[in-house]
This record gives sequence, C-alpha cells and structure tokens, in this order.
Amino acid sequence: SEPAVGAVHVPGWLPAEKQQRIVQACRQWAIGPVPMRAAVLPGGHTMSVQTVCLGWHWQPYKYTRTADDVGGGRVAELPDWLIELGRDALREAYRQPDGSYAREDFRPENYTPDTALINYYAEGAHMGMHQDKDEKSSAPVVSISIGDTCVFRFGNTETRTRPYTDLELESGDLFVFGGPSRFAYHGVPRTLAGTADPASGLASGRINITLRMTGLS
Ligand code: MD3
Ligand code: FE
Repeated sequence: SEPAVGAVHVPGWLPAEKQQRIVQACRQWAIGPVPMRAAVLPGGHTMSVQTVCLGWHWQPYKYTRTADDVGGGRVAELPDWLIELGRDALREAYRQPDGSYAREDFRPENYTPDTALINYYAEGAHMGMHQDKDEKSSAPVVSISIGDTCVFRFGNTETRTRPYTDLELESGDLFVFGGPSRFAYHGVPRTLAGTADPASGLASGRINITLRMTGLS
C-alpha cells in the first residue's frame, strides 16, 4: 500500500530464512567493532532504542567515520548483500507495471546505500517523532522490520504532531520512504511485546534496519 506519495508498505516481504540471516548478522554486529548501545541525545537524554551502525557511525545529529564516543573505533563495512537487498526493495516498491520508475532516485541502479542503522527495541523501547535530516541526500530510506510487531506513526513534513497515520509493522515488512515522504516526521510509539514469530530467529524484541545514502564521502 502507499499511505503517502513515495511511502510504500509491503507487508511480509522478507521470507523467514532471510530474516534469520539478518538476525544472525545482527548478533555479530551488536558485539563490535563498535558495540550496540543507546545513543545519548544532545539534550542529555539516552534513547530507549539501542543502535549499531554499518558504513558510517550515526551520532545525533551527525555521521562520523569513527565512533569517538566509544574510543575511536571504526564501524563495520556495509556488506554488498545489504546493498543488493536495498535495490531489491526499490524494485519491489517503485517499479511500475510497464517497468518504469516515477523518479530517477527510485531506480534500483541508482541506489547505493552507504549506511545501515540497526535499531533494537527491547520490551518497552520507543522512538519519538523525528525527521531524518542528517543525510545530505534525498534518496529513499529502506526500512525492514524483524521480530515483535510495532506501532509505526507516519506523520507530515510540517509538524511532529497530527495529522499522522498509525499502522502496524510486522516481522518481514518492508517500508520504503522516498520522494515527498523522505522528510516526513515519523516515530515508533510502542512495540507489542510477545508478538515476534520465532521463525524470524528473534525470540523477543524488535529489529529495524534502515538503509540510507548519506551523500557523505
Ligand atoms: C520515514 N527508525 O532509525 S523505520 C530511524 O522502526 C527510524 O526503528 C524507525 O525512524 C524504526 O530513523 C522507523 C521507518 C523509517 C525510517 C526512516 C524514515 C521511516 C522514515 C525516513 C523518512 C521518513
Ligand atoms: Fe527515522
């Protein structure tokens, strides 16, 4: 479905075997070279979501090459198979029946994400309404959900308040945010504990992977 222009939700896109492969990879990435942890916002609050980054290291509100906040380690590379998964996602979301694409930046061959942010939501974690503006590119963001179902709040580009639409993201769901929806406010008010399908390889909690083109070099 397309709840807003350029925002495409594909329920159940990723098969259980591929979800398991990602979960296994995340278990390694969470250990290091830069361990998964909760980011501290500039105002001093610690996020309830835990994050590990590939390619670039995200710190609110900037990207760095080295994770200075944990001793200067460089984050792991973004593997080619995740870049290919991102291109598959754009093909799925944006390819029109005649094989064309509505925008140049929707074309899979133009999509080379250089960063993945992997978020882990333990029971009770949430993410407030925000815009993703740290990237210097307006290329689409690809989001993949694994594990517990969450309530995803998709808002507007003007304010962090209403009008917004709440929808549930389940394990295996794909969501792509491109074009006019790329800079919309969004958040995760809650996850639904105990809803994870064990076939995903995740016994509890929720993983969300976002693939991004930062436009940095
Ligand atoms: C809409 N993550 O990491 S993914 C984030 O489920 C983030 O962990 C949420 O928001 C999560 O920044 C939501 C869906 C998502 C990601 C990026 C977007 C929606 C977006 C960028 C623009 C508009
Ligand atoms: Fe976001």
